[in-house]
Amino acid sequence: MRNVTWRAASRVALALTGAGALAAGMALVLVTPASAGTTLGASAAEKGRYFGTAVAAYKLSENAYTTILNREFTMVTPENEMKIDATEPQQGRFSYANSEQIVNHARSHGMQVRGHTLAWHGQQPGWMQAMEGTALRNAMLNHITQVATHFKGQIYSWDVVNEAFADGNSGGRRDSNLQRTGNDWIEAAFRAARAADPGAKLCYNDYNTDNWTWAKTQGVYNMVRDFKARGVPIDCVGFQSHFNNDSPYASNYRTTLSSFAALGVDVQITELDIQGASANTYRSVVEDCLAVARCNGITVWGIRDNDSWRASQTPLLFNSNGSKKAAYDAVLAALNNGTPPPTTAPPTSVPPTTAPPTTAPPTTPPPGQGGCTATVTVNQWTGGFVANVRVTAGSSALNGWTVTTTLPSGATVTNAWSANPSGNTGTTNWTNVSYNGQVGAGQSTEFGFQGTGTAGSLSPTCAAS
Ligand code: 9MR
Repeated sequence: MRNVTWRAASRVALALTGAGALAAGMALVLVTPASAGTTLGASAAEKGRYFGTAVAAYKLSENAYTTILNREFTMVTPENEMKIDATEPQQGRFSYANSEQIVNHARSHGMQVRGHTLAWHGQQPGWMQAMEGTALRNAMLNHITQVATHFKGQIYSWDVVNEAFADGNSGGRRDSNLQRTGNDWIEAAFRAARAADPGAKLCYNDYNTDNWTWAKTQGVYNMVRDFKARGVPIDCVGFQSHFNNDSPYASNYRTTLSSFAALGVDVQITELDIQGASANTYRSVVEDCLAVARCNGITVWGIRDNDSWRASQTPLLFNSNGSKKAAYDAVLAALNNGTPPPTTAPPTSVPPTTAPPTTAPPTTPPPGQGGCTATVTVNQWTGGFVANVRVTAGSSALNGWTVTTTLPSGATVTNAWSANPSGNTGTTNWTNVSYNGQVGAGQSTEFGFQGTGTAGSLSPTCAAS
């Protein structure tokens, strides 16, 4: 019914072309969506979103390919050219010819670029595959710094870390040489990427995280929630959305997107393809993205079926001969019928020309004035314990904090994370580390420590500093 109304309205809008029609057309815009676009990119843009595709550098010389690319898409992801084996084939020797070809093509045609990917267990060059431990951690951080710096200012969002979670029911991390460098490898990667290119959105990207009920989805969700609580610089989550018989689209996909968005990150559909290219399923995916304000856009993993890594499943929007499939029409219609972008119609009145107020803006209370509280959860076993401490800001933001705990005699701290201790026995002052001192009013951050002996209640107290 809604669609019928909109189509009727756009016919009215078309009839109102010519002199004198502008005012009436503007009035219509207020109650109906903008006029229907005729390409994926234009229609997505009308809804405040991008529509992208994976691109292979070697196909940019093919006219049939670039004709569709340039006409339809507003975002590109290099399909393989920014992966670690491509950009650092020998340690310390960087290679950017193919990735730059894609970036330059995109930018010269007004498209943006998703960078894919800075840290991944897959497609590592041989030298990296052979590495472990501190040497690998440092090589990973150097790789991120070098590549993100090289493309600084040219990347809309980076898949900083790709596919770090295990399939199946564990909900935990995938074993890999990167994971074996320490569980904090992902946050270390994000910090390095932020330092190198502060303007790019930093995403965690994975597959089989589309279904809200799957353990892997929940594992990633918990990581992102933890990252947000601790101030790890993450901006977005990429949902690859490779839908097939083993990993089908589920109607709770919208719940997945909105639940992650509610954590305070953007969500992006990063590698969409659907076995058999059901028009209905493609339509649902688009509708789900448009229903979530923080869904920035959709990228399909290739243009024509013969461009797909799963060509035999014919999962894309264009036939191999370049013609549009039914799924294309469904996607375009869903984009055109979707809810308008969060920013509504342009203002109809002239903006006020009065001088800006001369009074000072209201001052927020100085940081720390509202104090803080600390609570602790102890997991005790015979001879040892792990304590997790939650620091919560009071009515004003914290610039730093100190938590004091008291251990009974005989107990000793052996290991700590996300805070610096003054000692390892008795009364201990824990101060924030560089990335978790700033906590918004009413917000929380966490640190923890491990020890031998019996922890007791620890009696934590918190002071703003
Ligand atoms: O589409 C990519 C294909 O050309 C490569 O051979 C393959 C090798 O790993 O990677 C494909 O892209 C993957 C992407 O980088 C990460 N998510 C899964 C994609 C499909 O495997």
